[in-house]
Amino acid sequence: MQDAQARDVLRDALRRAPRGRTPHIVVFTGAGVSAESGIPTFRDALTGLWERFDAQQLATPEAFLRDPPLVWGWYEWRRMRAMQASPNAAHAAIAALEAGPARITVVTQNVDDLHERAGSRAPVHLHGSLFAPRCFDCDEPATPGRCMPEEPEGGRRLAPPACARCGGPVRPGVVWFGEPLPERALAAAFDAAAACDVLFSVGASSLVHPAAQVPVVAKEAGALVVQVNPNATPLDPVADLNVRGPAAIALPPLLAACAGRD
Ligand code: BV8
Ligand code: ZN
Repeated sequence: MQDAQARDVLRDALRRAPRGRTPHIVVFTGAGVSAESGIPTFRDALTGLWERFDAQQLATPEAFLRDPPLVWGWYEWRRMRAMQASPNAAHAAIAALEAGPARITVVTQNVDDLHERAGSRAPVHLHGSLFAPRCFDCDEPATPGRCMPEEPEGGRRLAPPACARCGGPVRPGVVWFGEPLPERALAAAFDAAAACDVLFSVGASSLVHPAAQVPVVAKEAGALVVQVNPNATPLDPVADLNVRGPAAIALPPLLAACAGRD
């Protein structure tokens, strides 16, 4: 489908919002939205100290308990990469939607803070954040390092700090595989998906559950579902529009059409 046609389809979907109700857009993002900011996606092979590991193996409580410095060092290296990165044109276009006429809900699987730094007011983090460490044993929040970690390019093993309250090991504030997602965040994501007129799935492989269900809930509730991804994903047969391209290039013109700015 040509871009102009896609923009027409989007405008029609927003016009169909029942009279008097503000049109509602959900933007659901995965690691691919941060790819053009230089942050490796979960599909990319790991590098340096961790190149012989699969991210899905390391992003688990078992891996942390087995070797806390290996896992904590990985997250500090990733926190450094996130702090060194800048939001890209996709993050900016998503944030700019909030100045437009529609109600916007941003739901992200990502643990970086690029949506916030681009100006999105309250993204729903389904998988937590690199900037919310807490104690592994007693859940006491630990002060998030806001200073840039000085990690070597290839990474290193780094012993996690000790909890100020109980002395237990501090862990990253992310949701690991095998751990439940934060209930309020997941409920907010499904509620927004069930109520919206249009849902964009941007840079998500649609392989990680239950997050991958969010666009499906929107589709089943009657929303127009638009997927932006250079590659095919399991969402392809569900999406109404599959826009093949990198987020920073393909997404801004589509969102401009939603804000009536094109
Ligand atoms: C749970 C935080 C239960 C950590 C992450 C049902 C079916 C199958 C499996 C399961 C299921 N239910 C549960 C499971 C198990 C598991 C799971 O989903 N496994 C899959 C992978 C087989 N899920 C869980 O374990 C979840 N927990 O279900 O708990 C429970 C309930 C009660 C009590 C106890 C337990 C927890 C899942 C959360 C894991 N944590 N992140 C960290 O970051 O280190 S997930 C991790 O993957 C990241 O958050 C990442 O965002 C996410 C998903 O990946 P994507 O975001 O999609 O990124 P990915 O790299 O995969 O793909 C990038 C995409 O971008 C690609 O499609 C690529 O084409 C595209 N792209 C590339 N460049 C660009 C681009 N797109 C646009 N522009 C570009 N330039
Ligand atoms: Zn503690």
